[in-house]
Amino acid sequence: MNIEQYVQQPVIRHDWSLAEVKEIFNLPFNDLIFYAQSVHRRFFNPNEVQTSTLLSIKTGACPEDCAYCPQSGHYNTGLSKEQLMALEEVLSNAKKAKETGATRFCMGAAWRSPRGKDFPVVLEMIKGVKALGLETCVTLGMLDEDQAQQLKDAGLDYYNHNLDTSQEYYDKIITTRSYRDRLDTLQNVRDAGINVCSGGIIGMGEQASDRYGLLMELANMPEHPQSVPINMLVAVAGTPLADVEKLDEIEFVRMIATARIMLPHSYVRLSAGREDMSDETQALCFMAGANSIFYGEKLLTTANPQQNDDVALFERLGIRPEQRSEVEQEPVPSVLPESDQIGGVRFTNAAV
Ligand code: SAM
Ligand code: DTB
Ligand code: SF4
Repeated sequence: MNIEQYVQQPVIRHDWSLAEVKEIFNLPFNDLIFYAQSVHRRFFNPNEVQTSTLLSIKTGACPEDCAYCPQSGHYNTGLSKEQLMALEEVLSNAKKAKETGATRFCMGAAWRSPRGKDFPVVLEMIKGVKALGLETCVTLGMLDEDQAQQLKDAGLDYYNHNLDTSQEYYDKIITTRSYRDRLDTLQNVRDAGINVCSGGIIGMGEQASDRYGLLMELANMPEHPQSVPINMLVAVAGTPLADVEKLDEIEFVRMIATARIMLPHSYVRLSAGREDMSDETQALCFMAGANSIFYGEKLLTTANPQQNDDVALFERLGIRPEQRSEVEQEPVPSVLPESDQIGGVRFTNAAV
């Protein structure tokens, strides 16, 4: 492919080959970041980052076997099994998240799929959080068509369900549900008209080709996910991946940049793993086109940077938390004046 042509006129493609992904991923670093930032500026304000706050509404003792996950009942990670959190407690957490500036509230449950009397309570949580003026996201495991429709009817904006890794590496990590199951759930979410949030984890001992494969699968879905979380493994004691070798952070930045280029309209989230990342690596991720983070001191069960630290980082970088609702307003392409363009793409610090 001619990357320069693509960058000047990025189109939504669903036919990426592994060889093309590899070629982009391994460009000289400065070229890769330049192309990623150029694509980013066509569709997004480069100085705004969307902020989501996570809450684990049902923690631990999950029946699934996912090698990275501290919540799997198959491993002893010291987490105690909890029941579904009460509606009032969820809403009080959501209010706090709104006060601290988050625009989306993401609720996660350690389930294979939602069942029984808990599901109607989750529907009430969605309605309550939405009534506070926050965007809503849930991640509850596998969904059938009917469950997806009920979530849509409750007003859900996003459903998070990650592909996690490549088709090839998947069986080494997850044994209790298939890649096909995941694609089917995502299809049900899409068919119900809910925005898709889907990405994966790197640093799980996978090959570079698995990182390319994950990006290829994400981009070749029938529609690009509106939100793409890229997680760096949080290695938790007691899980099979506790001692896996740490991934080079430059490789993580390359992953973000390649996602930005291949998924030009999607929000790319610099997700788990920020707690162990320097401000400088995070800054490189934003340069590479990451425009969303989890904001708040906890992810689901592990630590995330303190809010003060994130506010300070945003200030150092001149980044503002995105205020508008992306659900109501699609990103506006920033068509740039000829005079400001270098080789067809603008690379100045001007905000859109
Ligand atoms: N149980 C539901 C499911 O798996 O679909 C929802 C919750 S699950 C914790 C959501 C996602 O969190 C996983 O798909 C995985 O990508 C991510 N995740 C879990 N543990 C992680 C870890 N230790 N490091 C990075 N990401 C992790
Ligand atoms: C996603 O891609 N990352 C978030 C969210 N979606 C649900 C979860 C990260 C979990 C990290 C480990 C933990 O805190 O338990
Ligand atoms: Fe359960 Fe989700 Fe963790 Fe897998 S990733 S063990 S399904 S909570």
